[in-house]
Amino acid sequence: MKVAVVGATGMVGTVMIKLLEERNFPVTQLIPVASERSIGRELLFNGTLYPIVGMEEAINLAPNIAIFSAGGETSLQWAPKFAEVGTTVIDNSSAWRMDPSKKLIVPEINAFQLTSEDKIIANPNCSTIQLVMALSPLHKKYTMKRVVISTYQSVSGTGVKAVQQLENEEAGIGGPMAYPYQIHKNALPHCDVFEPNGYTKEEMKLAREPQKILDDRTFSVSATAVRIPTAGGHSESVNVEFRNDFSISDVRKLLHEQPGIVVQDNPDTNTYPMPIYAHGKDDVFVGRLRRDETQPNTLNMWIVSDNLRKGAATNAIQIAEYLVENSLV
Ligand code: A2P
Ligand code: 11C
Repeated sequence: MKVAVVGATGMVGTVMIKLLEERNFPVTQLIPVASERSIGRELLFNGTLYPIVGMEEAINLAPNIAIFSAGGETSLQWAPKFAEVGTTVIDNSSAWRMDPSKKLIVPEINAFQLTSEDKIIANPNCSTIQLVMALSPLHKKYTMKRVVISTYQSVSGTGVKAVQQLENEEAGIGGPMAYPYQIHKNALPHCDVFEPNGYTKEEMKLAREPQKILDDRTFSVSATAVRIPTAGGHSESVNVEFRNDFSISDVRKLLHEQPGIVVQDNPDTNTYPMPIYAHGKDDVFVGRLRRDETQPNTLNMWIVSDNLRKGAATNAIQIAEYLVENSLV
């Protein structure tokens, strides 16, 4: 497979390249793509140095697969041009996710929808992926009515500039600001831009994307997204009201049996998911399972995952693996 990684020098792109190597993805030629300022630099992959190229050159090479993580504007402009030369694009930006003609895929949940006709495939938002991974098996059994979620999101979700801002602030030195305020020793109820309804775009992604992935509009999600000074992963406090009753032991069993989920839930041993533990791992960690004692059929839980891995790069590479395994590229 000729594989282009668009945004190869970025936070997510770097992890994508590492994962292609780690998971032995059948790459015959890697085509790293970045902006003008990076062209000519070289990236080491499987012992070979590959030069970073620009978009036009990458399109001329007609890769089999192009995995994009270079921002929504770049995807809107360039993904269709790759599709025109027969490349299958897996796009990690928010550009195509809610487009009814594009599929929004979490492989463990809905990869079966994919066909060889899908030339631009959307990767969901990081905080959505870990949420639906945990909700999916529970929804199948108990049918969700309403989800209330608050997130505690890592600075790595914003990109290189934000990680640098936190590191500078920790070291007590100045530098460019990715956020309107200091993030060190702070919490910002502000992820992505504000929309006219007063919610942030990140909160609206959490409200809309799960319905599309689970192919069900009969439940709703209400979200508050908060940026905190961690670098290892996103955490989520989730309250789910089901239409049917459940038992905690059944919930634990369903989550335990779900591929890609690890249950860490034992108050006796202070066992619960944390970003410091999830960092660098591909799984979604779920714990603090408990009944909401204030209303019927309602569960509280805590979900943590490495936003650059399952929240972005791992999910995208899993889509690519599915395409290859099923001869769809
Ligand atoms: P570059 O490093 O050359 O600027 P992050 O979101 O972590 O900051 O990374 C964004 C990624 O997207 C980087 O690899 C960046 O390349 C790349 N990028 C940004 N704009 C473009 C563009 N117009 N064409 C190609 N790559 C782009
Ligand atoms: C964050 N979820 O942590 C974002 C990062 O829509 O893919 C990814 C933005 C997106 O802020």
